[in-house]
Amino acid sequence: MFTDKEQAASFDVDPQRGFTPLCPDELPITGGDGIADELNQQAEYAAYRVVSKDEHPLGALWVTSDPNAVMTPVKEDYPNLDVKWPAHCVVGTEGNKLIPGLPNEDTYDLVVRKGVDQEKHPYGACYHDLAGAESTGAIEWLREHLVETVIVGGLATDFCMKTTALQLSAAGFRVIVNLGACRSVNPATLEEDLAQMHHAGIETIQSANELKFSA
Ligand code: VGL
Repeated sequence: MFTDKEQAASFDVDPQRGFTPLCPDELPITGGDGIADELNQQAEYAAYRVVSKDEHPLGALWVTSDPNAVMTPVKEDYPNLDVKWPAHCVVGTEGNKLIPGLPNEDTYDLVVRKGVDQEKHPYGACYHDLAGAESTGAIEWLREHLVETVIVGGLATDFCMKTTALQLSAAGFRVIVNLGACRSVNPATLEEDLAQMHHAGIETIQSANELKFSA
């Protein structure tokens, strides 16, 4: 798949320890700590590198410590909450850190911080709210840098990565999802997730090996 490096950004979605077996009490995704090489490889095809991070606060209203309550609806009427999750990626904790093998956070061209509010649990990295009205600035930043193609990978395929890819596609970018750099919370929904992304015009590759510089 051909990409023009000068007009491409590589987007690492939430590649944080809290989504990996390194933090088993958070939201461990099988293989979540094994995506750094693919993310680093896809970044070679882009002039810019962006990372998003869940920056959750203590005491967020969506947190449950009951394993049976995970993914059940948040009862109260909060427009920016849907279902409950175990606490993860809390600012200042191990789970908030990037997975081993990625560059230092400070060396990314842009760090998008999301999920900061106790009453909001967004999935996509482009908006702070679920409705997609309150921009994080990621889309504006990419446009400002004349980016046309965004190569996306990260955690998790079925939640934050997919939502981010769909938001970028809806904003008019060409989006290439590198599945080799993604892992799912629930791998059983992969076919459905792929169909949703393909329907939106998102291209997918199995590995960064499939990327080629356009002449
Ligand atoms: C995520 C579930 C809950 C993700 C975040 O990063 O995909 N999934 N919070």
